[in-house]
Amino acid sequence: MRDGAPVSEQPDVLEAARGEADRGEADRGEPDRGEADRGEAEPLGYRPGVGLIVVDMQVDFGDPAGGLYVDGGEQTIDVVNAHIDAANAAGSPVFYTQDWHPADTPHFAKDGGIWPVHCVAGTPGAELLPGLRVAGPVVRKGVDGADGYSGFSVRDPRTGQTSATELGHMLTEVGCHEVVVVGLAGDYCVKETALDAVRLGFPTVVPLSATRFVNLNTGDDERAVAEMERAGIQVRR
Ligand code: VGL
Ligand code: ZN
Repeated sequence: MRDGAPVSEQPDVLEAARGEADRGEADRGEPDRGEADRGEAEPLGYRPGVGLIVVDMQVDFGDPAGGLYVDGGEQTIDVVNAHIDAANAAGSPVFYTQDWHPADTPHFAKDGGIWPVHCVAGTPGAELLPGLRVAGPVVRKGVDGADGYSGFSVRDPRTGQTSATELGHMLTEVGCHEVVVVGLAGDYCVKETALDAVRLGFPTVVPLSATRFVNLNTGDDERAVAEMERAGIQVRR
């Protein structure tokens, strides 16, 4: 594995996000809120040990005509592309997730769930957004009606059994020990992917300029941010 040195000894993405060096991992639970107004394309300290996870940048979420349009989703394309470019330039691997549902699934309101039909496998709405630069493998989730929002794990809707996707292995196989999570949506798949990432031991950064929130209920965005910060995720405002 490359980049085996402890995170605290490296000029890494977390330190870049905090804007200060050598605070060490123990402080990650205490967000520094005084970091607003950084440029969108400011380098995040990408390097080979930092993986970029681009979550569900799909037509149904990011096109105003999409099946589950996330307000402002299209505004994230340029920002996410800037992350992809910075990652590419620095040798950081880039991974993509893609929501990929069957036509009938308990995920959808019509079948007992909560969501309008979206990202049905093979339909135009499930495609990655035009304009998004694709520079890495795509991990599909929801395949065969599996439940859950994280790019790392899926849940069998009948048995409740959770199983891992290939994403965790893919990251460690290429030597990633930290991740940046961007994309859609901040209160669902980005949040759950980031939460799983920290559970799996990856120091994790979520830059808010590179996501948007569904906000099914008012305040879901703030609650999602608080939950991520409580879990030790560096939410970059
Ligand atoms: C998502 C709701 C339903 C997401 C996916 O990508 O955040 N949200 N399916
Ligand atoms: Zn979905």
